[in-house]
This record gives sequence, C-alpha cells and structure tokens, in this order.
Amino acid sequence: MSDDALIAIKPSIASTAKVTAETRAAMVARAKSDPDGFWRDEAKRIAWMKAPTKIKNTSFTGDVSIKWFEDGELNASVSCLDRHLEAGRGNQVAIIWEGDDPNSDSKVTYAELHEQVCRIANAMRALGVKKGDRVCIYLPMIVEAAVAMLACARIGAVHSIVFGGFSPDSLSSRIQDSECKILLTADEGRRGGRKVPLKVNADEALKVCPSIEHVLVVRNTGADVAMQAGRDIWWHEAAAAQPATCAPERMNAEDPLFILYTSGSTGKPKGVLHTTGGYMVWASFTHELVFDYRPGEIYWCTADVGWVTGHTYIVYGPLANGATTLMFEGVPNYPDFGRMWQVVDKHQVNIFYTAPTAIRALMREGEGPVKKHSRKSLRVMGSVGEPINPEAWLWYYRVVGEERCPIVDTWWQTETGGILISPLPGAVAQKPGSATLPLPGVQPALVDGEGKFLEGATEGNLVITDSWPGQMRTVYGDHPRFIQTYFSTFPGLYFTGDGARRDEDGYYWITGRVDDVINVAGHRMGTAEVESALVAHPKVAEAAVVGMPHELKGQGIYCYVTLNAGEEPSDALKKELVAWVRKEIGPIATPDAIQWAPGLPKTRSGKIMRRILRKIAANETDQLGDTSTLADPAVVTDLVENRVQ
Ligand code: 6R9
Repeated sequence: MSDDALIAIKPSIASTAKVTAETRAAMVARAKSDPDGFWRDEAKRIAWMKAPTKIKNTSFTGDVSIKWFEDGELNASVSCLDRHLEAGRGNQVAIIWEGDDPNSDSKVTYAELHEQVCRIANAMRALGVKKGDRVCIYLPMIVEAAVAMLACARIGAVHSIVFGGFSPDSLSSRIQDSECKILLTADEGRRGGRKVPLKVNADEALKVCPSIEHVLVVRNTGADVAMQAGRDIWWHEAAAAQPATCAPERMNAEDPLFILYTSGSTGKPKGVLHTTGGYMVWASFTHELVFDYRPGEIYWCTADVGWVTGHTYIVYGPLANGATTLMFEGVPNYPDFGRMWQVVDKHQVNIFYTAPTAIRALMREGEGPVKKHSRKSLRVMGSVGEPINPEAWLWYYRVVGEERCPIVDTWWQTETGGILISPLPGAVAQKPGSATLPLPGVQPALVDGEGKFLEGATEGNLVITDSWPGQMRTVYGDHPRFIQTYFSTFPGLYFTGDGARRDEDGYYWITGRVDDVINVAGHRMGTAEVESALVAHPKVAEAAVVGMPHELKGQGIYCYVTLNAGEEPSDALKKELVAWVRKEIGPIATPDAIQWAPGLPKTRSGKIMRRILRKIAANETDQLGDTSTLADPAVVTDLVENRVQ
C-alpha cells in the first residue's frame, strides 16, 4: 500500500459524529480567527466556580508566559465527580477495574468514587496537606490511584505520580525535586502474575527524603509490610475515620494541578507542570473529539497512570466527560495473548486506546488469539506513544477492528497535556502510519535546522507556533530550563523534539525524536540518564548510549561501555551492568545490548559522535558518513568489528 492510500471516513460514523469534516473545518477556522471566542465556548465543557472572562494570554518569546482562563476559578474534581452526581448520574459506573488476575474485577459508581475521593481528601487535610503542597503517588493500577489523584485535586495539592516500575532511586529523586509532603503507595502491586514490592521500594527511597512526613499505604495484596510508627498509616483506616464529603478547594485556573517527570535529552528528568483550567478543558475537548466519545460508552485506555496518557485519558478526560473508564492492572500477554480481547468482550468496550509496542507484540502471535474473542462492541481504536508502522496499523485495522473501526493515531507529549495531532473518526480520512491533521486550535509547522519555515510537502523539525490550553506552563522550580528546552532552539516557537514529514494532503508523519531521547516500548528515556547510571558503576570509565531499531519495542537500548584501566570485560560483567541499570532506573531501562568499547568516537573537542554510534548499533556500517573530524578514526574500525549482533 502506498503512503497516500486513504482509508475513508466511515459513513456510519460521519452521519452520527459530533464533529464532521464540515464542522471540523469551521472549528479550525474559528479557533484561528477568534481564539478567545472559540475557547470561551469550549471552556463551558467543564464546571467553573467562576467563569473566566480573560481567555488567552500567552507568549512564546522573552520570559515565555502561558496563561489560559486566568481569572477563572474551579476545582478539577468537581468537573470529574460532583457535577455528574448533580446531573443524576451518581449510579452510573465511573471506573471498571479489571485485575491482573482474570477472575478479579470491580465497578465503582460516580457516587462511590466521590465518597472515596472525599474521604482521602479529608485524610490528607487532617495530615496537614494544604493547597499548593506536593503529594507523591507511587501506586499500582488500582482504583485508589484515581482516587489519590482526584483527592489531591480536591484539596488543591499538586500530585506527582511516579510509575510503579521505577526504582527507589528514581522515586527518591522525584520526591526530592518537588519536596513532596506525603507519599501515597501500596503494600505491593501485581503485574503479569508477579508482585511488585512498592512499599519495600518506598521505604528504601524515603531514607533520603526528609520532606515526607507521612505515608498512606493501600492494603492491596495483603503482603506483610513494615509500617513505621508515626509515619505510615493504612489507607483504609485513614479513610474510615473521615466524613464522606469534603468541600473542594477553590482554585485559580492557573494554579498547578500536577507535576509529571519526563525525560529530556540532557540532565535529570524534568518536572512538567500542568495547571488546572486549561488542562481540564484540553483533556475533555480532546477525549470527546478524538474518540468521538458518546454518552454511555465504555472506554478503555491501556496506559498506566504513571504516564501522561494515564493522567489525561484514563482519569481526567473520561471522568470530566462522564464516561465509564476501564482501568487495567495487567499486561497484554497474561495469562495469554488473548487477554486484551477477552477484556473487551467481558466489559463490552466500545473505545480502545493502546500503544504500537503492544500491537506489534500481539501481531507476532498471529490472528488466533484475536479471533477467539468477538470484539463486536469495538467502535473506535487508538494508538499512542511512538510512531506506528503501517504494517502494525493495518493489522490493528483489519484483524482487530475488522475494517469496521477507525484508527486514531494520536501524536502528543507529556508537555502538550493531551492530543495535538490525530484524525477525528467522523471528520478526517486516515492513512496507515500517519497521525494526519492537527486538532482545531493546534498550529504545527515544520522548520529546517536554522528555524526557517518549510512549506508544502516536506520534512523537518516539528514545532508548534502558538499556544493551546493544555500546554505545560513551566518546568517545576526551573523556568529557565523550560525556556531553554522548548523555546531556544527555534526562538518564538515551541520545539517538540520530534521530526516529521508532511505530505501533499498536509498530513503529518512523525518520524521520531531528533534529540537524544529514545522511545523504548512507548517509554521515553534520555540516553543521558542511562549513561549516568552506567558510569555510576565502579568499574565503568565512560559510556555512550543510543537507540537501536527493535522489532517489538520500536527502539532498544544499545550501550557502548569503556571500562576502567585494569578491568576485564566478561559476560558476567555485562550481566552485572544490566542488573545495575535496572536497579538504578527501573526495568524499563534494561539495556538490550552492551558493547565493550576500548574508546569512543570523539571530535577533537571531545564530543562523542553519536551519529556514528547510532549507525553502528543499527548495523548500517556502510553509512557512517564523514569520520575525518574524529580525533582517532581507528576506534570506529574496532567498534564496527565488535558490534553486538
Ligand atoms: C503521549 C506520550 C512523547 C513522545 C513524542 C514522540 C512519541 C507519542 C506518538 C509519537 C509518533 C505518535 N509519540 N505519540 N510518535 N506517533 N502517535 O507518549 O507522551 O511519553 O511524553 O512521549 O512520544 O516522539 O515526542 P511522552
């Protein structure tokens, strides 16, 4: 199939969708000509205590200041809970929880969720948590994770979720950076039939986190865990001691809602800060438009709440829209490769949103596990996290969705708060492998290395030329780093760090990161983070890490390691280094290949030439390009000869 093969808009969807090709065009035009009017109207989709009169006040130059709805007042938890109770939907299921074990599930109604949130919100207030305080959440995929987020929002505390797969070191550095006051965790998590020792990890992390005053612990698996007197409190006991209602804090639209750490090309992960009003409008707007969400539908996003996708498309977006959102504790291949489709049938899922890495892993197992289940309830299917190759796209479309369900390939980032580029099922024809067109109000552009705008069908660096409500506001505690990272490469433009191609129809094809960030199974990682973990090992002198093509994960982690003088390379040491990186960062950073490098290719000024290392890792050694600027071209010969197969 050629790049340009269009998959037409489904007539059945076009005739019933809220947004059609015509209405989309009108929205795009109005968002451009009258942004204040457009977003003033869209802001009505969430509940305000005081409706905003000032709408957009943003600047991408100078000190970079992004404010939306700045005189509005609201509480995010009210949009997600209270107003649904007031509308008589208290008995509707808000969250369907599906356990790792296929025999465990539960349902929580909006009224029940409201009560749980209020109790934990009160419990945190009783522990001294106030508006603006940071709360760290280190929980597995259980209902309490959503409760924790909304309870923070209720009292105006800023949550910072750390993915349950991260190591104690990764957890402690995130807690320290934002000086969290309390930690919400569980005894253990479950994943793929195994237990994750969250409380043990948390105890280890907290040895170096003086800001943490208390730990609320969910009894999840019932494991016997140590409880530190005076510090640790059982979640269920704290909840039971509190009233079932809690007055929501009145928040300004620009008060912070959450911090989420994400990897960049340099240094430690950055605390991406999102605020309340703009983020909530964006979460609700994009969830409804992109998934063509209709009241009463069952919606399932397979992400983890530890990532931004879980924030916006498991919790805030769907709950703001009054949807029934499914939360899945498990993994796609446990107990077998049919699990996703078994869950789809069991809960009659209408909208399904997952990652290319999962699609590729399932595709490898063939059609059998898919065909064992009906999947008739599915109506729209999404993809997120990395470029989806046309082959995987077509398999998803033909085999899973039986050519009935439009595929929405959604491009966005932690920084963008929600989806920016995606087809809308009733309005935009799809092309396998393309994220297609920007959402109304989003203005992408491609620029060359000098920042010159490129027109027409072309390829370049993806930038966004003007603000949208869901945009991040700053790097927590480091506004200069925010400006430096996103607005200095191409002054006056938001630089995404991605490259993209635009075709004759104006469709965007994201080609991947153009910086030193790699995307392993949809998880973002800075090569610098893995390098600093490696050089922290006593036997390692120097390390350079690059991405390499990986059939399932999209990219794998390829490490070049130079040992200290006198240290002998060995397979045992390779294993030790792999285990070391897993311990330092977490299992998602497990190196796929380690190559012993007597030396690294460097320029005469000492810069590692990663371009060459990427080519060797990708086994494109015939395309090394110019190596004449190297201080010692001989190291390249050695690296090529000893490439890890
Ligand atoms: C939501 C999320 C962001 C990076 C982004 C890009 C890649 C995400 C994509 C995609 C191609 C898509 N990415 N969605 N690339 N097509 N549909 O994943 O956020 O973890 O911050 O990662 O992921 O490279 O820059 P985050």
